[in-house]
Amino acid sequence: MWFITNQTPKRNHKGHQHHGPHDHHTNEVKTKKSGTRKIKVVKRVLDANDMMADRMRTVFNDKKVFVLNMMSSPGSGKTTTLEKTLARIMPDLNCAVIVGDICTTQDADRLAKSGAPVIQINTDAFGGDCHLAAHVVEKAVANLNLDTIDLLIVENIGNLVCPAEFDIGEDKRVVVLSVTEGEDKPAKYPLMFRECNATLLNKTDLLPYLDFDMDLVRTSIGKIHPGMPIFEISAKTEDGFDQWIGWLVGNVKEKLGM
Ligand SMILES: Nc1nc2c(ncn2[C@@H]2O[C@H](COP(=O)(O)OP(=O)(O)O)[C@@H](O)[C@H]2O)c(=O)[nH]1
Ligand SMILES: [Mg+2]
Repeated sequence: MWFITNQTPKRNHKGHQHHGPHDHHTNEVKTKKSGTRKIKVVKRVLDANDMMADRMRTVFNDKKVFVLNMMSSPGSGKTTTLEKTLARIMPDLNCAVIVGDICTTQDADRLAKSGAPVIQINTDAFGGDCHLAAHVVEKAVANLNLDTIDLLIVENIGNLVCPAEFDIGEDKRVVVLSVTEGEDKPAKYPLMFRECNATLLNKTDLLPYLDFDMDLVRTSIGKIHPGMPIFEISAKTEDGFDQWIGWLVGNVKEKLGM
């Protein structure tokens, strides 16, 4: 397992390197005094990120690596889903994982048990960046031998907002929403659901204990992103895994011509 932290000294008081703390949250907000300027700065940050992500995408395409970006709020079950997913697909596909957290290597330790190479990124030295940006992922990728990898999975930092704004050169994006979070979350955080290619509705084993309205959440997601596949899964019991893994492996094999 590799472990990466950003060595660049903090610049802003929250440590975001390229821009003011959480400026990328405010790209729709105009303040009387400095709104226009702020928007320009945010745009430049995102343009620079997109350029780097495109460069990485070219490398991933040349090396025939499929990249999956997995996002969600903290605790919805990304790591558990990946543990179970890797156990099922590793015999057929050569996998590697990059996992982002603000602190600790706990997820990397869990995922390394799969036998896949795992790189943990900690953003604490940035002041705790709430997403993985392309330049950080590029650093992690430099520690992997892409010639030996079919599928690179990136477990993004737990956050339903910021990671959706940052392209990291991935082929597909999935969002995990656990049923314990409530059916209102897609409507409250629409960008994430608009930007993703599939939704995993996790922890369905807990449905008997909740008032979660499955029809309502499906309708809500359908309005934000019509036609996006929605997989009802339980990472605990592996219910629904055949469909989810079928979608993932199908996409990987299509890109790799397998
Ligand atoms: N009951 C139940 N618990 C789950 C499921 N998936 C994850 N968990 C639990 O939810 C907690 C957070 O899971 P984790 O995979 O670490 O979430 P992450 O923060 O998104 O990576 C852990 O205690 C898991 O055991 C599930 O499908 N059912
Ligand atoms: Mg995790």
